[in-house]
Amino acid sequence: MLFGVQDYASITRRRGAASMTPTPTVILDLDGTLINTEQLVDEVVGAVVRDLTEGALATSTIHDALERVRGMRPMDATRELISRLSLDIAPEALLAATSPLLNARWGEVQLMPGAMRLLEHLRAKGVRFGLATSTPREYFALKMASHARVVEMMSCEITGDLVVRGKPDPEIFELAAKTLGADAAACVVIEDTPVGCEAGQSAGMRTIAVPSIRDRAAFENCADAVIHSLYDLDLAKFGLPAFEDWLPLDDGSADAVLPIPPVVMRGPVVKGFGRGAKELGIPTANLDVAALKFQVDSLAPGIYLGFAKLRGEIYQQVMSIGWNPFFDNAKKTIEPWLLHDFGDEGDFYGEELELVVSAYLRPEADFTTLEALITRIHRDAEVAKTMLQREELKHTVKLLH
Ligand code: ADP
Ligand code: RBF
Ligand code: MG
Repeated sequence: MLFGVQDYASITRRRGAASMTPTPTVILDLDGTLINTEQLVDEVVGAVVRDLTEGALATSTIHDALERVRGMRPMDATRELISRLSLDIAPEALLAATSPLLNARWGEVQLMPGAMRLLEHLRAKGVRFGLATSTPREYFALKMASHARVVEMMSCEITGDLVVRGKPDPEIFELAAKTLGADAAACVVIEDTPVGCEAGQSAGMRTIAVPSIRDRAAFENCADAVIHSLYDLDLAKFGLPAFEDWLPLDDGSADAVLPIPPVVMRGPVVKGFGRGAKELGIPTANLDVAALKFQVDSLAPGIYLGFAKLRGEIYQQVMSIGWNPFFDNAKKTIEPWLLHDFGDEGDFYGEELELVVSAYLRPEADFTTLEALITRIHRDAEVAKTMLQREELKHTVKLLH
């Protein structure tokens, strides 16, 4: 068949354009990125190490070492942990002590906040994606027993046993790319650990870090973006189709909120740090995090909006869940500000408070001044008041009992 000059030119141009910017392929890490295993690993392995060392090591020393080995295969991580803490035990013996305890508890593990939203979005947009996990095949089925849908959606699952060298070696990402039929340069890796980001980068891929460790500086040289949670992924920046579920404010500002599967929590109002009203002029009626672990784990640390029920009345609320970086808290908190002036009736410690968390607003930020923090929280309240009237969020009030 003969082409006219014009036809030929337009075909090559179209082909050329397509091959210059193919839709990237996404390679995902599992633990700490898609499923919330890291707290459990720290708890279980930390307890074994504490027993072993008979309390000679500070909890924070053990915790720091556990964060450093995160992302490695179990045997590699165990070896590295022994070396870092100078433990007097063979790696095989330590692994034999920890792995049955963990295997008995993988069923407790929830998906990370925003994980299902991300996978459903990529699938709907026809983006190819697969897993590259340090988890060996023998634990993989146990970990994923209650998350079969996640496994079904993957175009490949490369487990740690399929490679000679685990992360930070690039081998596992190279194998994933080969299996997915993608060039390294067209792959985007999503990872929660420096070890994993290093592996992705050494494979010649772009990397997005969603840190599960506190030391964000550890990602400086190995990640193209460091975000706070999967809610904050800016896919367009990596040539991927952008999310379409953010609701813009339509007031000329760039502000938007992200509706999430609503989360209901209730309990008695507890004492916080006593500084909300005093230092900020913003009282927050704290709930007990320990009693609400399941709900809190299903939400990324950040600022949210929703409704509250107190003394039979409904109020709008804007809340922070997390660590409050400005105050560098060691303990997670749930702090809703009820958008109402209670005047003389404004002491409800010990009273039952029910919340529905309806949308995500932004990550927690560290501010240079208290004034900047206060200004931002007042803006959060304005955004909440506006957006909670919208049909997309208004209906969530019905979830309150
Ligand atoms: P704490 O650190 O103990 O939480 P705060 O200074 O944050 O102390 O004050 C919180 C308390 O203020 C709540 O527990 C509640 O009793 C009271 N309060 C009064 N008005 C409000 C409001 N609009 N929203 C939340 N809490 C309020
Ligand atoms: N604390 C921070 O350190 N960074 C924040 O970005 C932040 N945002 C908040 C937003 C809202 C809507 C509320 C109610 C609180 C926020 N806080 C934040 C927490 C605030 O510092 C908290 O109320 C104090 O820790 C008082 O206990
Ligand atoms: Mg408070």
